[in-house]
Amino acid sequence: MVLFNAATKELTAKIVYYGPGLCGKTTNLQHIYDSLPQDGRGKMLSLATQTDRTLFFDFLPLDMGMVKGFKVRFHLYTVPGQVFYDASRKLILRGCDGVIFVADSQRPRLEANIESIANLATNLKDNGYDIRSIPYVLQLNKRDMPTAASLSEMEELLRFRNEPVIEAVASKGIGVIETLKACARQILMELQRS
Ligand SMILES: Nc1nc2c(ncn2[C@@H]2O[C@H](COP(=O)(O)OP(=O)(O)OP(=O)(O)O)[C@@H](O)[C@H]2O)c(=O)[nH]1
Ligand SMILES: [Mg+2]
Repeated sequence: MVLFNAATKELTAKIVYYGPGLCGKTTNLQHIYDSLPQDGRGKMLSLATQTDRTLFFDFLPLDMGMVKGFKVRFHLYTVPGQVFYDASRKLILRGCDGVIFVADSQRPRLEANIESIANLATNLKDNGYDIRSIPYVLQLNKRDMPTAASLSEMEELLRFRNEPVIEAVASKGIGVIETLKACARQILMELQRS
């Protein structure tokens, strides 16, 4: 649900990075944060364990400039990927306008990706959304790993609608901005329709 403020002509949309533990969600946000000009960028908020696993969420506010006379802002969130933080994941999805699914390309993690998409579908449904119609992007991360599955195999396993698929190496910043743009584009298109 995009938040409109007609008085101040501001529009805020929420994008959630979802995916299994250690797939690279926080790394995506960190790269975006690092690419922003130092003056004027907002603060990135991370609630992590001592071993850098996301405990509750990461949050990064992004100013996107003016679109059709509106000041557009994106709020980026990551969920904690570890299986037992499901209640947090469900809560973080509340009020989201788009989801970026970060898949881990490593072969031993393929099953974890499938489980995480199933978990996303359930949690979206419980929040009143449909995974088949919400703005959605599939990022195939960790393409640099020696055990990475092929693009076609991953698409066959994980792609369930006509969603954009972006190959990434988030730790090197490859594909990160492209992924965000693909999601932003869908949200803005949806807005124009409504
Ligand atoms: N080789 C490689 N390593 C990556 C890539 N992306 C992230 N990593 C590494 O993978 C590890 C986990 O990354 P995070 O971003 O913390 O993973 P996460 O999805 O936020 O994990 P949770 O918070 O536990 O859900 C870190 O050591 C990253 O540096 C990538 O594309 N290639
Ligand atoms: Mg994290």
